[in-house]
Amino acid sequence: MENYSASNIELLSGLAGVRKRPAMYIGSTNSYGLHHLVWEIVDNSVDEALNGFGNKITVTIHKDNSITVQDEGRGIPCDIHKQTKMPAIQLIFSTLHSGGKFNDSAYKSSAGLHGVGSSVTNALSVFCDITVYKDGKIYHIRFENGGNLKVPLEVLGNTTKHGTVVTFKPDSTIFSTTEFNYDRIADHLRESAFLLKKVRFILNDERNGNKDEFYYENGLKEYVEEINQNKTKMGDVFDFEETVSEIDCEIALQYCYNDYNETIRSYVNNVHTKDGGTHEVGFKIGITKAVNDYAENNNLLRGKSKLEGSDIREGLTAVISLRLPESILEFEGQTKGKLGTQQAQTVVSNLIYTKFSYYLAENKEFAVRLIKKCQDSMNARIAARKAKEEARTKKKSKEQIILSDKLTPAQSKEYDKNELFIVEGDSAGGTAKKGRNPKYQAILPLRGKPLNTDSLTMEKILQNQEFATIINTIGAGVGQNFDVSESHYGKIIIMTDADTDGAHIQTLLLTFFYNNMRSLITEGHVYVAVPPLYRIYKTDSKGKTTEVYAWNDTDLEEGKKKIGAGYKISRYKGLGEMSDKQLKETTMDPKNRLLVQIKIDDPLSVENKVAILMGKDSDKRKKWLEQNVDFNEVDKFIEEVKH
Ligand code: TSJ
Repeated sequence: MENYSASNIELLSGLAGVRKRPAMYIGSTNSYGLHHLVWEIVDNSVDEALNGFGNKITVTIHKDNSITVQDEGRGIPCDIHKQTKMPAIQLIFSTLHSGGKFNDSAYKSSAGLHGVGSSVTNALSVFCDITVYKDGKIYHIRFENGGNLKVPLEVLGNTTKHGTVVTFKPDSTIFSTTEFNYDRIADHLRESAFLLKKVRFILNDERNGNKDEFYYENGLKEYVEEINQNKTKMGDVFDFEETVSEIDCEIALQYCYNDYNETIRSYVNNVHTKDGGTHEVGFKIGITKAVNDYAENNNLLRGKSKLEGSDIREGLTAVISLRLPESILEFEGQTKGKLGTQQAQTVVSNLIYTKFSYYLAENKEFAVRLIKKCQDSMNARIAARKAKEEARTKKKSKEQIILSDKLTPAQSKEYDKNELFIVEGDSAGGTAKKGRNPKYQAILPLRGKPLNTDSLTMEKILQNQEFATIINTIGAGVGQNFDVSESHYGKIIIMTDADTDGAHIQTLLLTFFYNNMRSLITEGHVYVAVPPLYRIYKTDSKGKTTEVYAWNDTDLEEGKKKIGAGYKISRYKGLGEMSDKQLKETTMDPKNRLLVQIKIDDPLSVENKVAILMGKDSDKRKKWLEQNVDFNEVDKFIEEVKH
């Protein structure tokens, strides 16, 4: 017993460290970090299924924003750990152990089954309750208040079932929000279901009765089909799965017309590798060589130069999923989002080269169409380069005249430090012009609503003054000729009023960037500025005013306390209500401002939303709105706006 309590204290000090510096373990304490707790727990069930145990995973969001994850695997080990004389399950939830300590199988797992995830989640929860069905028994253990053992491991009865049920409730003193987002969890589970074919994922939301089920018989093939569902396809999805030197490689791809973008999504052990790595490099090398070799061997290039990789990837959607043993798993980069394992490059490039070459040989008609499409891309690329060089030699082109008209440029030529504010309305534009830092900040005001560009041809887009100006201002081309490395701005910041018109303008601009300057978003250059909602202030008897700004209700309460008795509150309805000094201080100056970076977390969900909400098919949109918008809430909102 003495031993037991000594090590118990040691364990808890580890969890106290997590509570002290939560961001070190989960990235942040905002909504992102909150959901990270769910992924940490779900990943364990995913790994168990990946190893062949259990084919159903259920996630339930409860009314009190606690959450339950349930699987039908072998159940977390509950036997006594020899050194510590504690049940293994208790150790798993209370130590920041390295993964693999509690299981000796060298299986392939995502974060490593029982990495630190479960104890970190426990440390950041007000309770964490675990029931395990295993070896004919129902086990139960419970922790409270950041991982303190509340109910030691007990046997509740007998069972024939097997599996694990974990319920936890994130601690609201740690997180800035503890409200789970249904769509975000649904997206994550759907993504897991694509990667783990033939496993059923179920999501229930007891707060409003929402439900979803994700099950894919054909995994990645269906993933690609769904991403491309609204596009003009060229041929079917090509896919394969093969294991070489202990590396499982699964790839699905399909080409589309009328889309300049390449969508390559890669995973290693079920974790999205957002910065790519050796597997993506291998894929690109392999497919480039397969297409070029085919073209050359069949005399399709007719003496012209070889196709470049980018020509071959235009309009390509590909999903790559690798599973590697722990022993050769290497991640690189600051956020560990990049695969470093060298063998992966060779394996993937050889596999895609061999398999795709064979596919081309077997599907001659498709192959000829593909090469023709790649050559069109190549010709467009060469023509664009030529046009750019010519434009450079001419003195004052038409574009520059358009530019000088509206844009207030930045003085600096350090493009990566420069910021372009695209501002709603001439009046706010004027304020922003006065409030900017002229060295690095440029202002481009918009008049009225921009066009919805989603279904327009490039010709039509270029005829539109507003977008022609945006394209010329950014200076990096557009559509298939867009080259993010030539952008004149490190940050493109959309600044609108915080109302429905402002939100509409944001979606119209983001639709344009998504379709025609995709890498601006994927490389993290697009932001939305968030102006404050309130100003809290007081003027004392000497006429001196003190003030603070609030972006949400928590800020507002803090602000009231800070200003003290006699405070006044004004609610900002638009940018136009602010002076240039206020706009600078609250929304433009990097010292105080709040920017939201636009990212693509789930490519399928973004593709669907752009297609449905911005596309031509109004019946589809109507259906979606009926299913996804609570019109009671909308009515309430309209009331609020009226008053
Ligand atoms: F992370 C966690 F602990 F919170 C958690 C673990 C949460 C959930 C919802 C599920 C799980 C989990 C763990 N599901 N299945 C397992 N399996 C094991 O822990 C397990 C079972 C048997 C053996 C064995 O070698 O016999 C090994 C392991 C790791």
